[in-house]
Formats: sequence, structure tokens, C-alpha cells
Amino acid sequence: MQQPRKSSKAPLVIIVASVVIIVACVVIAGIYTNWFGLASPASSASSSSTATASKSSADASSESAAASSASDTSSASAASSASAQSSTAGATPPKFASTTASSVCKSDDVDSYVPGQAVDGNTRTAWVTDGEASHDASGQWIELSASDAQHVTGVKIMPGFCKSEEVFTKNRCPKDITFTFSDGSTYKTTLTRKYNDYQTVNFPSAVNTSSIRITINSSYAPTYDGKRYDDCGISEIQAF
Ligand SMILES: [Ca+2]
Repeated sequence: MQQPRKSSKAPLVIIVASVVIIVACVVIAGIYTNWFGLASPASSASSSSTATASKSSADASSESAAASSASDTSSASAASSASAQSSTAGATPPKFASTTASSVCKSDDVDSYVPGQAVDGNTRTAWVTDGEASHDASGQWIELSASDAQHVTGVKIMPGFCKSEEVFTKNRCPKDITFTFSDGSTYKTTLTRKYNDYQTVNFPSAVNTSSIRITINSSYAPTYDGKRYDDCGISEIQAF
């Protein structure tokens, strides 16, 4: 009864041995052909540097994309600006031909501080009050006037004397201001003390006025670490 058992083990041994040989062949073949993705150290370094190269290539392309995006933004901005100009082309922009002020800082023969300097389109020039007329600039004013009523919805204003950041900190900067229109109505607002910063003041409703007077009610003190002045400037005023 034991003979059949012995004879039945022989095929089993052969099958197991075959399986072992096949697995061994598969493993050997896999090592040689890199079926399992087990790269040698040399090829690993190579693939790593390839990855780095492709990463920097990706960075370059993302920078390129960013640059083109910035370019797109500026052109979009230019386009929207052009669009805004064309959309307002039908309406007449407000125009105030003359400018007067309560006081003017004495000229140092280098700069002029007359009120016209606040509407010359140059952010580095300014109307500057005479600090001796009002040490904190309160009550000082500048007025833009026209021969007839202008349709105005707001004002862009650059407070302070923005010739340079140092000059800005040496002088006073308007804080609380009042707009007074030709019909006697007024609008008050508070400006921020920030160098070279256009601040937009939108009036609650559009006004038809032949003049805009900006009165300084209070001002920010100079912060310069050195000689300071009580003179107070406004670099630009643009009605819109
Ligand atoms: Ca100016």
C-alpha cells in the first residue's frame, strides 16, 4: 500500500522544482531587463538628474508662464484703461483752469510750491503751505476753479510733498480735509499718511460745481529724524 504513495511524491517534487526554476528565471530576467524598476545606483543618479533637469525646465516654463501672465495682466490693464477712456470719451471730464491757495511756502529757489504744482501731473512737485501761516496747517486751503460748472464724481489726491520719501517725512501731511463746492455744500474725509500714494475719494453723489476747495482741518506731523518743517503739502489733485 506504500508503493503508490512513493510514486505519487515524485511528480510533486518535479512540479516544485519546476516552479522554483521558473521563478529563478523570472527574477534573473527581471534584474537584467529592469522589469521591477530596480535601477542601478548609476542609472538612479542619472534619472535623478533628469528629474532635476526637467524640474528646472518646469520652473523655467512656469516663470515663462508667470511672465506672460504679467504681460497679459498689463495688456489687460491697458486694454481696460483704453476701454475706460473710450467709455468716458462721450462724457466731458471735469476741467479746472485756475488754482489758488490760502498760503504758499516761501520758495527756496530750488522748488516752487505754488498751488499750480498740485495739478501739474507731476507727483514730485506739490503745493506746500507756509508753516508760519499755520503751524499745524489747519485752516489752510487750495481751490480749483473753472469758468462754469463741471460734473465731478470724485477726486484722486496724493497727500504730502512727495518729491522724495525723505522730503515727505520732513513735512506735514494733510489728514482730515473738507471739500467745499460752489453751491456751499461740503464733504469731509480723512486721508492716509502714505508716501507716493494716490488716494481716491468718491463723493456720495456727483456734483456740478465751478470750484472745489480742499481745506486742511488737521495734519500728520513730520516723522523725520532731524530738521522738520510745519509746511504741509499736496502733490497732486485730479478731479474726475
Ligand atoms: Ca504735482
